[in-house]
Amino acid sequence: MKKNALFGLILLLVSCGEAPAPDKPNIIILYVDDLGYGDIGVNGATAVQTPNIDRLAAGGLNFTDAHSTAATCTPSRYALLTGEHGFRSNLDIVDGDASALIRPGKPTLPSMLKKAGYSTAVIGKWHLGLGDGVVDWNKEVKPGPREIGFDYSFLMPSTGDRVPSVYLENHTIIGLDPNDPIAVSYGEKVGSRPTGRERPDLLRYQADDQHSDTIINGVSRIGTMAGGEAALWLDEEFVDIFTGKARDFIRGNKDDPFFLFYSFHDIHVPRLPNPRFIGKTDMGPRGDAIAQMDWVVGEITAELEMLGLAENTLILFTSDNGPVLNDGYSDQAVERLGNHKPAGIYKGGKYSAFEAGTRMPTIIHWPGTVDAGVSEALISQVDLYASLAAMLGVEIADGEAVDSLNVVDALLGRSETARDYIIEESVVTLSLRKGNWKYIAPTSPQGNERAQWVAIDKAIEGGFTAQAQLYNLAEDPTEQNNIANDHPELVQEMSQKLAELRISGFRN
Ligand code: NG6
Ligand code: CA
Repeated sequence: MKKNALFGLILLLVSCGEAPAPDKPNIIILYVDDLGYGDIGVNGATAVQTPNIDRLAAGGLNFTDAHSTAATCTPSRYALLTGEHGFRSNLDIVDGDASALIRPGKPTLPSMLKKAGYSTAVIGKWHLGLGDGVVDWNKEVKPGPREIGFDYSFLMPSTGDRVPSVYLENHTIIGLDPNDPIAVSYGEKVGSRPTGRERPDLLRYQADDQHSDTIINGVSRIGTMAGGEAALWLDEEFVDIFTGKARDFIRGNKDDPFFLFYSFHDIHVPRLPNPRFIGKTDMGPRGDAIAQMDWVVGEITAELEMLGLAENTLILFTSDNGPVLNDGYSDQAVERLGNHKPAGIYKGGKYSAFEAGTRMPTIIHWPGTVDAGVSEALISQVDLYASLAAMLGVEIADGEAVDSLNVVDALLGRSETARDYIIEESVVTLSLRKGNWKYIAPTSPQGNERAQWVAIDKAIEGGFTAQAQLYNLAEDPTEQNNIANDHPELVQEMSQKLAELRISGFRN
């Protein structure tokens, strides 16, 4: 053997012996929709079994104070993907025909990861708008994920309860017959399909007025849709179709570093799990949808293991906003809840300013690199961008991901502390956390166009108070005692800090 070859071999052996952390792990975000803190076994659920998620937690780091940026989907997803709070762009839950919210040219988590050499994909729910102006679903639909850093996309364009009820792969609706073009309207009814208002007898679930437009697969949706009969989805097939696409992407990229944003439809409404999950719990469709979602987690982790990628893959399991029971359809979620506590001990839920709105089940799993355990670090999903950039040595420019802080040490379990402050956004107000202090900014329904939400979910009642609210979560984690009057200086300080951060961004 030549001398330098021998030297090379020795170097190789030495480096193998040290088992260095892989410097470019695959990254998978398992982003569940509307899953509450207490909806998984490891956080206390017993009425539904989540063995696959519990296994991730047993081998990974389970966070107890990790937050989505908002208590609804669109702003949370926007912040996760841009490192910037949704309220900076006045984001709200968008209709299914909204234009692309993340404009081409805007730096994003996937475009940052592409700089580090990653192949990137988004599979599942999008709900961040597509196209420009009036979308023609029969042509190429763009801009969308492909124009902002994703190499591949396979989407539910908006939400399960909104039209169009079809799959979009890259720029194209799957299975569309050109002789049966799609039209979508969130105003005047289009097409001859009956709506829920016209034919309530055809419905599998009774729906509120908002969810009473075009009936597809026996469920009335938000918005009307004509045409596209051959392309319509069957809700019961989401689980296998999206999981299959994830498997294909992982297999096809097993030799490169890849980033997969796996964005679940579950456990959002309408909840129509595949028949093989029906009856897995006594809680009806909501519980069964959790069991279905857990199965997907098991399929994806099994795929990684089969390909020998488990040790080289960082998985973040989390949710976009807190839990909700009846979100427009009568699907027995309230009636059959029993003792299950979707938000654990926390108050509120989806839409709400209270903790359950944004405190998310959150697990990081990266065997060999992240030690198993529990972390109480205060973290926000908006930080993923800067933290992964730091880990991968990608520089972030001024004005890029302005709210994202590098908390990689906390994410990987090397530090128990992360942020001093986070902002939590409800549908009607903003809150500031400073350690265990929580300040909820006062707001009034008068002149607030979002006042309609109060009628929708009483969990957000606390959002509208003329008085500032202050809670000490160390002593009062369930936000029972508003102690703002006892701490006027702290209220003043936190209200001022929130006002500053609203304008400046966290990194400036
Ligand atoms: C609301 C819908 C709700 C759900 C939510 C979006 C009504 C009355 N409610 O507008 O059912 O679709 O939007 O959920 O229309 S999220 O998880 O995507 O934010
Ligand atoms: Ca959601």
